Amino acid sequence: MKTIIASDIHGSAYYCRKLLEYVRTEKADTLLLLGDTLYHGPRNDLPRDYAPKEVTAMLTALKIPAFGVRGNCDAEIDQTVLGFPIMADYSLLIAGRHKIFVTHGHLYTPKDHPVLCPGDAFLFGHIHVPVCEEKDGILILNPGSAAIPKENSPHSFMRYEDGVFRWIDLESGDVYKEYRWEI
Ligand SMILES: [Mn+2]
Repeated sequence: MKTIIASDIHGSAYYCRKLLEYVRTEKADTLLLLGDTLYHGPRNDLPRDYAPKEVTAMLTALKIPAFGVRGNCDAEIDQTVLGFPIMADYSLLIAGRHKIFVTHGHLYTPKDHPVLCPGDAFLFGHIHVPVCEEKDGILILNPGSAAIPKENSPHSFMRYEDGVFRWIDLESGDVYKEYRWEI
């Protein structure tokens, strides 16, 4: 099963369109959004083609299951317009013998999260910087931001399939990082 994992679209119609083009051409099975989907937020500049209504229309027209967790810039009304679940503070995915704790990153962080076992993963967004590192046996993962990358990182997202995480540059489509799990 092919899952596209993206975070921090922040209302950018341009980067949302690019992301969904990838979802379609790669025939992804699921889209997982890690929050901060529709609004720019008070600490960010407006991203390219800022248009929350367009982003909403694109996401609701998706023909595959989408789900997400709530970011600190997401509002209650977003749930009404998007339809798919986005209001949870966290979600737990099972991948073979691994658990993946999924959250935005403002409530739970890589330093402060529920007990996980070595071999599990903590997947978050929020910081707008891609992460792939192991800490005490826990895999810390971040796809970076689709629309407003920070610290000179690329416009970025992840794809997960059969134990392989790949980080993809949204502009070029190039894979720039990869992590393989025994599942
Ligand atoms: Mn954000």
